[in-house]
Amino acid sequence: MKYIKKRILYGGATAPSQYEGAYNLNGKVLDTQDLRKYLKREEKSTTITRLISKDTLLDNLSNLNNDEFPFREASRGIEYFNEDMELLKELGIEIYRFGISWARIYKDENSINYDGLWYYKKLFKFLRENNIKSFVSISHYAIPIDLVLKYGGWKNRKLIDLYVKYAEVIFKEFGEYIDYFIPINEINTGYYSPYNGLGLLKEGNYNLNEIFQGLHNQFVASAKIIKLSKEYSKALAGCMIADFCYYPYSCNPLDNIKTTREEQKNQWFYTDVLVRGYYPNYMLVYFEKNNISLEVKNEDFDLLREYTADFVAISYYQSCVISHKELEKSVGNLVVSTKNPYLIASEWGWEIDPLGLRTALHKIYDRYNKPIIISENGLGARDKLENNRIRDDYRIEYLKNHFKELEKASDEGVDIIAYLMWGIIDIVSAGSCEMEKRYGVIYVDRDNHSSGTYKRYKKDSFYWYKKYLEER
Ligand code: BGP
Repeated sequence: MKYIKKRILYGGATAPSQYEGAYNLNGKVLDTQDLRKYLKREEKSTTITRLISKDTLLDNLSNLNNDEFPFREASRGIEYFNEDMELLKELGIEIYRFGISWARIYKDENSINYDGLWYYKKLFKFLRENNIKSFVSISHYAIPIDLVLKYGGWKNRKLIDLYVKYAEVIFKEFGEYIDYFIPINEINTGYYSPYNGLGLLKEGNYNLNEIFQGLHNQFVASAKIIKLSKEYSKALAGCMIADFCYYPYSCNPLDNIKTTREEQKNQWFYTDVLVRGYYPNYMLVYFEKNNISLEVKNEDFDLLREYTADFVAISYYQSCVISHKELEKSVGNLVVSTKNPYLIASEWGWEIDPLGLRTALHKIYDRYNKPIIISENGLGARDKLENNRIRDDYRIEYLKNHFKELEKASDEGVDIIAYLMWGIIDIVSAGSCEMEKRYGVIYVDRDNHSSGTYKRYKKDSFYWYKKYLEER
């Protein structure tokens, strides 16, 4: 009896709204990300650009041309397709995660924009020809804006059928080219960032019923898409959460019970439903306590039970600390938690914890015994282009330490399919709408105001990652 460690695929990830640009090319309609404005960040948290009210949205719609909307140009990924794909090929990645833009494939709720498919056709062909596995996010935050204005976004069950109709086009057109997919990016974003995750508009305080109705609709849509995918593809279906890797602040039992409960509601709830196939009791109790009643159909629960995820995907940026006392806070991806005195943070306050990644991997694998894909991990930093060079040894250090820990988790028995470095090429930040929070091993010369040459430059980390991939 012997454990055989699997060879982990290494690659990189982007998201359509943060990378592609060409926001109105070939009939693409406006989506929720196109309408997020760049705002100079005064404080560390990103709520000012993530949680949008109806007034702000309508104001942005009426100021389409004279305000700054960084996702429209993004990194001009569509324009630079040939150069970027050659760079990824030179880098030597084995798997590439990208999203498909719903608003590019969708003209209105009754008609498909087939002109929007050509870019993805080119991309799938390139990946197949170069033996790079594809990992597709069917949706990565961006929702066609008319579905927000007409139906209120995912809180309306109508979105389930519209989303499945869109996904069916993807699987009919590209099913044979898809190796791995997730129906929804970071599905727990819907709770933390209801505009990005669910297309909900902020009317005063968020309505918990609408949030959990939106999440239920996304659960059902996920199950329906997994069912549908089997007709057209051999792809493995996943579910994805932002993993917060919670630590109790101390061995005080009050810190521990609070950590256990926070972890249930903020993390395990989503993967419990999508991997185990049913709602856990702790959430049914939470719904009762908070007067949350969902519009459901009996078929929903049959679908959830039958069409569960084959693998669990996580974004991992930082661990989080929970204390029963009010202590100094720290901000991270989507969440604010208690500052960890043992860790240092990035300029954006995200605490850097490679060991946390190994802990998170063990906890997920212990809970579900399903293979895992690290679908996002990386360091957002203010890189400087000087004499055509970007010296990002801090990013090399970050990657080296995280690779060491994920390989250790694999040595210790965790079944890891792949690692996707987030923002393999510089893209616009989804939280704060900034370009200057850079993640890539490839630099894109544009600033927060969409101006620049958009030229690409290989950072020092490009050469390091390339060597790492060659020598494995
Ligand atoms: C995740 C998103 C990614 C990416 C990442 C980094 O939540 O799935 O799209 O944005 O966070 O966050 P940010 O871009 O805010 O630095």
